[in-house]
Amino acid sequence: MRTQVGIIGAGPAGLLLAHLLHRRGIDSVVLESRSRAYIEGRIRAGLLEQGAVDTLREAGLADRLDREGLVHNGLDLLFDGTRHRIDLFGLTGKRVTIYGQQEAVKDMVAARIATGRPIFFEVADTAVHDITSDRPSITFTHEGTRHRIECDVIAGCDGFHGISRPAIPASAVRVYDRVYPFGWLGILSRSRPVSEELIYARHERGFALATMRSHTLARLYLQCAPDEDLSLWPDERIWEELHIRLSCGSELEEGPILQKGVTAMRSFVVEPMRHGRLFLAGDAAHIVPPTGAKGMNLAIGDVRVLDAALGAFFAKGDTSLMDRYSAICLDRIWKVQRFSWWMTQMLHVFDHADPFEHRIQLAELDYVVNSPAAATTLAENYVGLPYAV
Ligand code: RFL
Ligand code: PHB
Repeated sequence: MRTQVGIIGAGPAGLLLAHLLHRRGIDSVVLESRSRAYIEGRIRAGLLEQGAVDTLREAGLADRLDREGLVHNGLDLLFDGTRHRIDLFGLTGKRVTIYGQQEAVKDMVAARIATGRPIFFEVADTAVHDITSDRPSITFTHEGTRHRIECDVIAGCDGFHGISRPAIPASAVRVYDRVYPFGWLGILSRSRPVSEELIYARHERGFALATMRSHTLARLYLQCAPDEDLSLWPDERIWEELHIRLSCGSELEEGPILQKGVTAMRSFVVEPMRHGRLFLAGDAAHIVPPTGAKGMNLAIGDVRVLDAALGAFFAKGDTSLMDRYSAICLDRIWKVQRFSWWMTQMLHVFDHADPFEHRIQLAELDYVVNSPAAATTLAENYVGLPYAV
C-alpha cells in the first residue's frame, strides 16, 4: 500500500486530520487498534471550546453538533457552600458547547467512511519504520495478514499509550511529567443534570464536578484516589458523596448509573512533537488533567496546524510550516497546560491535613469570583485561547 499520510489512531486527532486532508485532496490511511463500536462508545471528554466548534463547522462536521450540542454561556464555581457564576460570554464574547467526544467520533467515522478512503479497525502490532527518511512506512496486522504502507509522512495520533511517541529515540526528546495524587471517579446517570451549566465544586472532602451529556443524562465526577477501587463505590455511596460535595440549594436528581470509571490525572508534554517525518498530535504528545476540559480541544488545535503544514508541503513542497509545527503547537499547549494545572490545584484537595492549603484555595477562589480581572483570566482560557494557525 502507498499513501501520502499514514495516520495511526482514530481518536479525535486522527479522524479530524484524515478529514481535513481529504478536503485538500491529500490521501491518507487511518489505522485503529480498537473496534469501531469500542471507539464510538468510549465515554470521555464532553466540552468543546468555541474555536473547536468553529473548526468542526468549517470542516463540515458539525450538522449534528449544531442540532444536539448544548451551548453554555457560563459556569459555576461552588465553594464554602455558595455558588458563584462566571459569565463566560459576558467576559469574552465566546461560548463553550457540551457534545460528547464519542458523538464527535461517530460523526467523523461516518464522514471518513463516506469518502470511501481506507480506515482499518482492530489492527495489531503497529510499527513505524525509517521515520527519518523521506519514505517512512508503517507495518500492521489486519485480519491475520501483515501489511506495509509506504508514506510520505506519518501522523502519530495514537493517544498516550500508542506506539508513535516511543518510536522516537529518547535522546531526541525532552519529557515533562507530573502525576497528581488523585484521580476522578466519573459516572453517567440517566437523570436530569444538576443545573443548566457546569458546576465545579471545591469541598473539604474533595473536588466534584456536575456536567452533562443531554437534558436527561448527567455526567458527574468525584475526586478519588488515583487507583481507587470501584468495588468500594456502590451506587449509594457515590450518590451520598455527590450530595455532600455538590450541596448548593440545587437538587441533585439520582438515576440509574449507566457507566462508572476511574481516571488517573497527569500533566505531560513531549518536546519536540516531530522526529523526521513522524508528527505527533493530541494525547500522543501531551496530557492535561481534565479540570480545564482541554484534552480534546488541544488535539483539535494541533491538527489545525498539522493540516495546514501538510497542505503547504504537498501543494508546493514548502516545509516551512512543517518545520515550525512543534514550536507553534507547544506555544499554545504550554499555556493550556498552565491553565489546566491551575484549575486543578485551585479545586482539588492535595493534603487533607494542610489547613494552609485550604485557606489559600478559598482566598484564590474568592479572588477569582470577585475580581473582574481574575474572572476574565479564567474565562478567556476556558473558552479557548486564540489559534496561531
Ligand atoms: P485518543 O482519543 O486517545 O485516540 C487515540 C486512538 O489511537 C488508538 N491507538 C492505536 N491505533 C493503532 N495502533 C496503535 N498502536 C494504537 N494505539 C492506540 C486508540 O485506540 C485511540 O482510538 O487521542 P486523541 O485523538 O489525541 O484525542 C485526545 C482526547 O481523547 C483526550 O484528550 C480527551 O478525552 C481528554 N478529556 C477531555 N478533553 C476535553 O477537551 N474536554 C473534556 O471535557 C475532557 N474530559 C477527558 C475528559 C478525558 C477523560 N479520560 C477518561 C481520559 C474526561 C475524562 C474522564
Ligand atoms: C465532561 O463533560 O465530561 C467534562 C466537562 C468539563 C470538564 C471535564 C469533563 O472539565
